[in-house]
This record gives sequence, structure tokens and C-alpha cells, in this order.
Amino acid sequence: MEPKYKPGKDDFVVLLWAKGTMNIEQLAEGIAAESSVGTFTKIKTMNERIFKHYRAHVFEIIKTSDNSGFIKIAYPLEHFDQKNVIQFCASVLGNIYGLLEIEELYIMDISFPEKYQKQFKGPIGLEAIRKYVGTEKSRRPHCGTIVKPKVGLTPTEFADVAYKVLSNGLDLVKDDENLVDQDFCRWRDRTDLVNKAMNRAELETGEKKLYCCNISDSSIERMEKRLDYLHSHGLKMVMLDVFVLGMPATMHMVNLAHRYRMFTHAHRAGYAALHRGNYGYNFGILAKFYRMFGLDQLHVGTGVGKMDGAPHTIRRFARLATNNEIRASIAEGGLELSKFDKSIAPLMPVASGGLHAGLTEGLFEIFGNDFTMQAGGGVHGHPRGSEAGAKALRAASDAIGEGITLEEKAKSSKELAEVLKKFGYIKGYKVKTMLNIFDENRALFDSTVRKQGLDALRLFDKSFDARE
Ligand code: RUB
Repeated sequence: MEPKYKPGKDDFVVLLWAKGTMNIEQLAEGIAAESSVGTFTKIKTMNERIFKHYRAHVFEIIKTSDNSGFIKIAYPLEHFDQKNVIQFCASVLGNIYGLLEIEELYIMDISFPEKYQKQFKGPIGLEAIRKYVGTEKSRRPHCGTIVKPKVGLTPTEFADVAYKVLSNGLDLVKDDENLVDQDFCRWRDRTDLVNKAMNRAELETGEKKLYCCNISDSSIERMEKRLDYLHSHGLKMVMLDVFVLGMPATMHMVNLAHRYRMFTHAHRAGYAALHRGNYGYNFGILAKFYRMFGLDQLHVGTGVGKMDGAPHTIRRFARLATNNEIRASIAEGGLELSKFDKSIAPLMPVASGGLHAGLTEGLFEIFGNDFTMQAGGGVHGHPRGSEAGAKALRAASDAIGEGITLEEKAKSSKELAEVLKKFGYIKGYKVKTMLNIFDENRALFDSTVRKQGLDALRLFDKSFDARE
């Protein structure tokens, strides 16, 4: 333990939670050693130069019991291969999870030095997507749908749904994470028909539309061929299941898409296997990676829909997508300060999962204006079908741009009024109150988490929930 060590601007700082069968000081040193220059015993090959330049420094321990606590470790930039993110992951997110003495290990946050970030180009980004769709001035959230059911529709049925929603106000349609190229809906047939449907909707509405075709595949060659095809047919966005694809495949496909100036949409299916519970690492770390890699749209949760995450947690993820300096606290699970290099543009956060138009005000409190709201069941489950569902979602998005409540907007949008009746209405103030209470009591929550550990943080996440 080096309490006097002050991390410099070229250090990585890692905040983690650990619990185990040894005292916390030993656990911390074991983790730092295993993820840098150490082994289980003293070795003759160690020398002054290696120890000085490449070791990890445990500089803070927030002890919650003899054998548990939060640990901060700084890693020197020289430790890492600065063109190869896999080497970073193998060090910092690697062997330590298998150490016998560890019972709980959750990496909460990592700060990346700006020098390290220089290897990445970052997203084309949020403003470019707004420019393409034509919402730079209105600043309304983008609205889209995942065509449902997730799988089973034929290309004709799929394109028919796409036309209905795009011609009735939506900005974007997308495949679901588990639709790629099954026999009932081959990707090329689907793309051709959706492209026609999209062109027709664009002509009719005078608006630019987006289709996110999911090209995720275990074969890089197939993904490349699909990307080329989408590009040569004028499509502007492509979807990747980034977590299951893994980092190298994701980075490769993003780089290729960006050569074509095509935007990339990241679905994160699978991430929660690491993110939930007290073993693994927080989605915020992946969000940082994905933004540096250059994903242009990223699912970050909703805070009001069907997937996990309280409003304050999702707000932090949304900020990781859009801000260059992000301040957080231990009760939110983040380091005090995270910075993106100015070369890394903001990306468009996507709220998706159990959404419907009646949740839009709550989303606005969490995200502000800059996000895409995607509803699957919330569009196609409208009492009068997908067209009406699309109109309702667009009305809700327009309401945010116009600065009026959904109740007011529903006076001129029958479809929105029907959604509010069927699915309900979380008024914005309810989510705002949750966020305010969290912010006002942040110091108290921080000290509680510091005393009681990761379980206390999980409890705050559950208690600050605006859902009934
Ligand atoms: C949403 C859906 C998406 C989830 C994934 O459908 O199928 O795959 O958004 O979750 P529906 P996340 O709108 O019908 O619920 O965005 O949290 O990764």
C-alpha cells in the first residue's frame, strides 16, 4: 500500500470492490501484483527498473471490514501496449478474477489517460447523426423501433412493418440482436425490401430515415461482405452486437464502416453477465471502450423500462456517451472524474428495453434531449397497431423538442393519448424527484457505501427506482 502515491495524468486509475479470505490489504496487493509485475513469490528476475516503472500502485483502500473494501490502483502508462486494447484487458480485467483468495471482485470504473486514448479515432458521432436526420435545430430525441417479433417475420413482413413506422414519424428501424441471416429472413432480402420501404417513406415524409441492419457474425468475411453491400446500396447505419462480437471484431467493423462514413449502432446483448452482481465489471467501463472504439450509437439502458439500472446509474452512462468530462461518486459506482480526449466525439446514447411513449418525460430527465428512444413492444403493441404506435412515439419526441408535457401533446395526438391510457404515464417530475433526492443526499450515500460496501450501492440502485 502506497498512501502517498498520487496518480499522474499518464496513470490509469482503477476503482474496484474486493472481498476475500485474506485481509483487504493483502487482497489489494495480490490484485495489483497479479495484474502487473507480480507472482506468488519473490523472484530473482525482478529488478529495480521493472519494479519502479511497471508495477501497479495500490494508493487507497476504503476498508468496509477486515477482508473487504474498495481499492484504488494506479497503473503506469508504460505498462501497456498503447496500440492494443486486448493487452490492457488481459492485464487489468484478467487473471485477478481467478485468484483463489477472492470471493467478490467487481471493477467499478477505470480512467484512461488521454495519451492512451490517442490510439482511437472515436465516433463520427451524435451531431453527425442529428445532421443526417435533420434534427440539429429541433434537438428532439430521435425515435425508433425494433421490429417485433424479434425473429420469425419474413423479409416482406419485416419491410411492411418498417414502411408503416417510418412513414408515420419514426427516424429509425432496426433488427433485434438475435436476427441476422436466418432462413426465414435472409439479410440481403430483408435489406433490399427495407431499403425500398425506407426510400418510399423518405419521399413521402421529406425526412431522412435510418435502418440498422444487424450484420453480427462469427465470420469477419461475411460481415465485411454485408457491410460492402449495405454501403453500395446507400445505407448509412449498420448494427453490431458488440459484446458478443468481442473487441477486435467490433473495432475492425467500426473502422471499416467509418471508412465508408457509415454510422455504427451498438447493441450490448450479453454485457449484463459481467455487469450485474458482485463479480465482474461495470457496463460504464465497456461504454468508455465503445466510445473510444468509435461506436456512434450505444444502448445504455433506460432507468424507466424493463432492464436493470436506476435513473442515476443510467444518467451516468448517458453522460459517458455525451460528455467529455464526467464527474461521479462512489455511490454511483464511478470515479470522481473521467475524461475523454477532445478527439473522441460524443456518441448518441440509445434508451431501449420496455419503453413506450408514456415514459418519454422520465427519459428526458435522465438523458436530456440527446438520445434515441427505441420502443419495440411499445410501438407494435399499440391498440391500433404499428402505425399508430409510431405516431405516438413521434408525438412524444416532438413534445420534448417543443418543451411541452405529454399530457398537453396528447390533446392533439389521439395515438399518444391511447398509449398513455394503455401503458400508463410516468410524469417527468417523478424521475426528476428521484434524481434530485439522490443528488441532494449524495454525501450521505457516499459515506454509507464507504462504510457498508458494494451491497449498499446495490440497495441504492434498487430503492431509487421510479418504476411501480
Ligand atoms: C427492446 C429490445 C432490446 C433491448 C436490449 O424491445 O428488444 O434488445 O433494448 O436491452 P422492447 P438494452 O422495446 O420490446 O422491450 O438496451 O438494455 O441493452
